[in-house]
Amino acid sequence: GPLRIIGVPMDLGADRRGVDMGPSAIRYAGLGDELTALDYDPSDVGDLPVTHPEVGDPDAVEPATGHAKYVAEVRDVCTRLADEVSETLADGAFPLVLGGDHSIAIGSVNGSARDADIGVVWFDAHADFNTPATTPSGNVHGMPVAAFLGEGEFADSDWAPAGVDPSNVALVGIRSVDASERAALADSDVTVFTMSDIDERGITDVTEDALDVASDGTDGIHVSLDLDWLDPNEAPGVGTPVRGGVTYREAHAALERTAQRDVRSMEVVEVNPILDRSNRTAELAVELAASGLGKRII
Ligand code: DIR
Ligand code: MN
Ligand code: MN
Ligand code: MN
Repeated sequence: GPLRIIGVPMDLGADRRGVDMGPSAIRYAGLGDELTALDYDPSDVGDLPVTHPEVGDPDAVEPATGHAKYVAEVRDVCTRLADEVSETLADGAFPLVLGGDHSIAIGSVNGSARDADIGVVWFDAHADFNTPATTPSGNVHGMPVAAFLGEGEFADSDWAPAGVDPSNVALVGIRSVDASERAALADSDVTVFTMSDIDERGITDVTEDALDVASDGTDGIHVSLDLDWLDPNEAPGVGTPVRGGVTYREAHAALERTAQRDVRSMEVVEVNPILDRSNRTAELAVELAASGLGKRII
């Protein structure tokens, strides 16, 4: 079917320059051909314009309390991205969003949820559940889950909350959680599957549970794939690597399971070709997107 590739060269939500080149690196790794081979009919809308950090204002803060660097620009981009994703779905096409740092998920999720009840499966090393008041870094890429759920200061914002039920959100492969995030997660209805859960139960069982959480009573699933979910040996081209991630084969197994469900939208984020080795993280992003979109070995 029709699929629309939407590039978002966002690097305002993270500390590391270079993640803005993620969409180019993923395209260069052969995304279009891979999707065509899968019998999708891909079209590419190019990249949404994103202000350069040298031009934007790191200290413009909205919501009014706490600290969230470049939040005014992040809000602009996410608002436009939400429109693009929603329009893509209205046109009967599948939105595949290429990041860029993970702050763009606030836009993807809002777009996907505009005309449907959705669940979210979040493959990541990090919980991304900080708010402007709790963030240790000020980086919005550590906040998108809290943002689209309207946690903390995001509750009063007119752009972040997506109306997603936290009981339909599952985080998978988590191994780096700030103390404030741990407390807020414990108070929320978000389901967290850590790397320890994967150690004990295996990737397929854990993924099936996460997909059940996101499917329960919803019209479809948004899949958010942060490449730092994988072990840094496999995915070195990311800004905030954390040891002990999923293996190459576990990642494929999880995305293959995901493809069996009602996936409504997908994003692959945090690919940073400057930090990479021979574009292997972007190549991995292409492979995993293909598995998540139905590619099978046989
Ligand atoms: C950290 C790192 N929890 C923060 N988060 C990252 O800055 O809030 N998320 N790297 O992807
Ligand atoms: Mn249109
Ligand atoms: Mn993330
Ligand atoms: Mn991460």
